[in-house]
Amino acid sequence: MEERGMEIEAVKKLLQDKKRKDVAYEKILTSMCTYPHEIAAYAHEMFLEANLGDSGLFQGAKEMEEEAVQMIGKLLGNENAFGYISTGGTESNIQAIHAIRNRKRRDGLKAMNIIVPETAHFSFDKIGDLLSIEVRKAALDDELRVDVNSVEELIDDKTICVVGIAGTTEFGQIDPIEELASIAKGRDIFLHVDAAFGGFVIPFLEQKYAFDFSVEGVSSISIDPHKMGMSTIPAGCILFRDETYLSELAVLTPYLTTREQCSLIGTRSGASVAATYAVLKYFGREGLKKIVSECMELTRTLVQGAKAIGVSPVIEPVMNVVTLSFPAAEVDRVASALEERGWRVSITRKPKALRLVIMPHVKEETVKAFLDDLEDVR
Ligand code: 0PR
Repeated sequence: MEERGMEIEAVKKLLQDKKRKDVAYEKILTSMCTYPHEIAAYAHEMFLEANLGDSGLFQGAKEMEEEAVQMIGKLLGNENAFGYISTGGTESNIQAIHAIRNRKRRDGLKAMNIIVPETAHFSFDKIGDLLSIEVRKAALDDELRVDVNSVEELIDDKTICVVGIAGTTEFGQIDPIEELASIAKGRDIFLHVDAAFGGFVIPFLEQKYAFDFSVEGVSSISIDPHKMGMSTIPAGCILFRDETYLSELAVLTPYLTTREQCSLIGTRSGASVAATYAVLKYFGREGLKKIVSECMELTRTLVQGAKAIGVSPVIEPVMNVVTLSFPAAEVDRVASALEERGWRVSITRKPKALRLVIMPHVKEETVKAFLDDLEDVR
């Protein structure tokens, strides 16, 4: 920092220069985030200074959080679920496992483990590290869903939680949550569903999937408004079926306006909570369904177009994530040729494939232009 500050206009100019270096979302096919809806941006700005870490001071923001939690709970089959608006999928996943870890530790259990699918997001590796828990990775079936037999084989008397993913990061696949629930319930094991991406997609798909609190045995769910929920960053949500798990996270906060805190972080944004509330009120189920339908329509267009030029998807897309197969040696070449044309694409680990996420910022012209480039570079 310099001794003397700059003129405001000069700082704005600096910001504009930096902004130009950020990639605009239009050609980004790797991200699970998108432009927030304008009502989200409006609400965010309005509540910029609100700190839900001391929520007694920000009663309006607090009410919006409670209502947002209730609306999201209702979307996921339980309007009486307990939770809060987190900073995203990572915090939500941490807190789910943190809660069951605390419960079991109080019960005297040591050296615990959790079982996650091989496709689990890397936040679970952070969880293993932070909470000193062994993270066991279960194998997948041919459709890249977790193999329930593999999960069963990994369970032992130190297993405190099984994780299912509703919308895997790399393939957009949905694990067999009902089957995982029957395994977990029979053994009194906590079942966490990571629907960080899929939570705002699956309820609106034509095909119905049982993945949420309507499945008896699902204990907690992560779902991110800052992904397909059109809200601002940072906005995630962690929900528990049973309030006592939220209490496992509570820490006393003696000098604040509230008695205790359950969030991982202290000072936290009321702005993105307001944005989440505003988006849910503005869109309703109908509006969110329309967004998902449009993304799925473009997903189908993309897959059909790819097939027409001889490129097949790894799996038929379940949601708006497309993975395209190439001979292993070709994937990197195709990806870099596309990047040279300005596209931002990613590559999956196993099987290695080209990955594209069809977010709401992707338009029909974008898909057509992408397919033209794909045909050229393949
Ligand atoms: N769970 C699942 C299933 C996820 O896909 C993700 C993130 C998380 C948890 C963690 O969520 P947070 O990042 O909100 O903590 N999945 C993508 C990823 O990290 C998100 C992403 C977003 C990737 C924007 C790229 C990007 O440009 O891979």
